[in-house]
Amino acid sequence: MVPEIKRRTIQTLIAGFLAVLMLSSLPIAEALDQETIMRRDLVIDLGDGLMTDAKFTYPSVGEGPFPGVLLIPGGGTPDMDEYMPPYATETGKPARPFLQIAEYLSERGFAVLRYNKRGIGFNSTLVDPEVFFDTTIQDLERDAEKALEVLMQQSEVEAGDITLIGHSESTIIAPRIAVDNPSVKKIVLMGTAGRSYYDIKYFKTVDLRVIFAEDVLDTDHDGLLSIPEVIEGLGPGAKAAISAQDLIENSTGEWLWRPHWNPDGDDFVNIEEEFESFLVRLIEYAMTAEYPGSKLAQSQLALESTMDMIGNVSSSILILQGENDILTPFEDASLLEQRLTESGHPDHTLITYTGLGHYFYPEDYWSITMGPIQDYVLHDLEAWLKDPARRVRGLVSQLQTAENTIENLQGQLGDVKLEFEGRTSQLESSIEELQSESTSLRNTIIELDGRNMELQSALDSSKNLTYIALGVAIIAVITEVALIVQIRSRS
Ligand SMILES: [Ca+2]
Ligand SMILES: [Ca+2]
Repeated sequence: MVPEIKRRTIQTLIAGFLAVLMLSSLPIAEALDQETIMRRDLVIDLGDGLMTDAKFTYPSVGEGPFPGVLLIPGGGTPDMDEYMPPYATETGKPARPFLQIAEYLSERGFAVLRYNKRGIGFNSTLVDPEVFFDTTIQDLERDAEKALEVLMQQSEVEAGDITLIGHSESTIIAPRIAVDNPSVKKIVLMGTAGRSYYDIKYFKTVDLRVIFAEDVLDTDHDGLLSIPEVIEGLGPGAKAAISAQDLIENSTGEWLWRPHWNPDGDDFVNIEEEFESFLVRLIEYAMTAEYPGSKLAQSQLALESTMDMIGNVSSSILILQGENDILTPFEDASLLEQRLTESGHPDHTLITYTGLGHYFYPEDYWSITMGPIQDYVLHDLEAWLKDPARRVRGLVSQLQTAENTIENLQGQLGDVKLEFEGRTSQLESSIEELQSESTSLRNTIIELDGRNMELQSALDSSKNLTYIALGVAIIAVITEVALIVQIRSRS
């Protein structure tokens, strides 16, 4: 039994504690409101008079510099947030996976830049169709490089420690930029394209749909699709492979094949002879320049596959891959990882997620479901970026850069020394030449002096002779005068 006095004391203490808690709840709420990251709006000059919006986020606390991260938006019309409208997501709310990544990393020590694709405005709006449909993969690569420059110019960014994050189509771009930029220490490929553009398109357009027809639709496995099989097999999730409206139509009150799938007009679509052969014709047409919006496709067709160039990337590589992704299939991530292992790439990691799709949101294999990126994916990303192994690699790379700089300076010093030696030897021979010229001049002067003296003495002797002759002449004149005077005095 608790004594009465003691119980009252406890009650008073509890009441006091609650009062303190209530009073202190105001400052707590204010503290929670405090921004954990700083934001800066930027405009990126993409050249040719084209500007695009960007946002830079970094930790609120600390002056930095912080490791820099550039988010390169994927294919289609995503804006800098990779905004997905509410009607497209499973949650019924808008999703912004790139905004999630930017803020998650900025809260945890990174300075992150994200930007709108050319021709795209906020909320993934197509604001300049002319620019958008005139774009090549090379344009997108140059845009990402411009954004990289802007990121590295921010004073809060450690310019020697940059990570590029590409999603979907931009997984083609990130490795290519890494090859040309030694500041890029890490690249992250989320939902990656590894094979050539044609191979991936063929896989998605033909192979995947044939597998879907055989494994999902053709329930009696006779190689033929019947209309009941198609109706039964088409749940809402089947749209990624082939939609109900693609195969059958119901304009007359009964389901009929769309004619292009069933050219022989019988009751069945033969998977190999009708279904697959139509898909092959479709892919061949999609690869031609006549196909609408084909400029980007044509530029990608001409590109070597990422698998074939990934061996040139020295940056650390993280591949994040949803196993149920059918837009950039798991096969690509797996093949890329195998190529990296084969080529002896020193630091590459593949993390795969069971039950996640192209947007790192839960989805079934035959569906495309959009929604926010899962927290554990963000956590894996942060953990990989901060892994001491990356830090060590970064330091080794800095050391290597310093060594290269020293080597370079030594080379320059050697060049200067060689030039100095060359000039010294030139000067020495010039001095020798001058000395010899001086000696020869001195000799000439001595010779001239000698001649001068000779001339002087010749002049002197000639003067003397003149005086003697003059004396003789004077004496002769005097004698003559004396004679004349004698003769006159005689006469
Ligand atoms: Ca069948
Ligand atoms: Ca048929």
